[in-house]
Amino acid sequence: MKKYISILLCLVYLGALFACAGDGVTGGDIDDNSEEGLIVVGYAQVGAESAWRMANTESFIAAFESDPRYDFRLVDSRNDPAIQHAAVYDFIAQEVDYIIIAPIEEDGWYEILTEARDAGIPVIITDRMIETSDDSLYVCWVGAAFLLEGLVAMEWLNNYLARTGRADERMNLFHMQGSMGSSAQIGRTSGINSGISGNNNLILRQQQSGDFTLEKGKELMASWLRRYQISDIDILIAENDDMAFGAIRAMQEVGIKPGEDIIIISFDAGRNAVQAVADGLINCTVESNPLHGPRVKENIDLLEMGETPVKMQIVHDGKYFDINNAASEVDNRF
Ligand code: GYE
Repeated sequence: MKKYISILLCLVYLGALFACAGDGVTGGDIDDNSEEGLIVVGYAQVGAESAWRMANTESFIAAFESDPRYDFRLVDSRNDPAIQHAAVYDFIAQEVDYIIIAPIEEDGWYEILTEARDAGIPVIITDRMIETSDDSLYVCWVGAAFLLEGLVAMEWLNNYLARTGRADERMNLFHMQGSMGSSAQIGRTSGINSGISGNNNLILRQQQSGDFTLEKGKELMASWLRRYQISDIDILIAENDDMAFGAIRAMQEVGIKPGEDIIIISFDAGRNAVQAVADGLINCTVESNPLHGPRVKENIDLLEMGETPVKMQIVHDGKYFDINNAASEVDNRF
């Protein structure tokens, strides 16, 4: 009973939020007014915290809105797991045909997904993953290999230090993590940690979350700049481009030259970040592909034809952008 009361409260909260948002796309559409015969798909999106996320949302909207068979309903969970959980419960109550989830956090999905399964609604997980030992809770997953991305970054760093004659220097490394408990953070952090433990010259001085946003990245970098001498900060690894941009602003405000005084590595490789690499502000950005919309739609098309999608669909081609390829690639980026 308690559970249902809290679900109800969440729905009331959701309703209030979306009434304020007044926007059918980012605020979510919770009316069950689908035209007869349309395939109703609900997407519980993380939020709008980064350029990557905006490109991801756009790619879903474009994929589903180009096909008149679908009624696509998007909820922006504002990076709040409680809102996201309530959104999925609400999709179940709406009796949608498919539920897509980009989980904010890996944990906490068992009960909700059991309820979706009991209601006979197929669930597709995308971008980040969930923590579960029961793979009957979802049909398939389409996302990136975050651990490998972390390893790519560290391999680039080792090569760069060797190339610039600094391989034997002791270097202080500052690591800005993404939203804690998200697969993107967990995977990238473990790749980065393993790279650090494989190189005795790298000294991890700080490891803290900037929650994948420019604002928090800037705040965190500013706090490090207050605590440490500039000469004590050699390398910044930010788990996404947006936090790197925040950090760059904090550095520029105190006269530090990003990319020169401090080596900067980020993840995602959005257009602005690749341009910043070409401009010498970021030294390397590791690609994470956000364009999952058409891929996820293809899986739903398959399910509609009675076919079974491949369970785990990893999108990773090991790409990164540094001064050698950034300028020529800017126009190909999201
Ligand atoms: O790196 C970050 C976003 O889950 C891969 O989430 C995604 C991450 C991406 O906010 O910019």
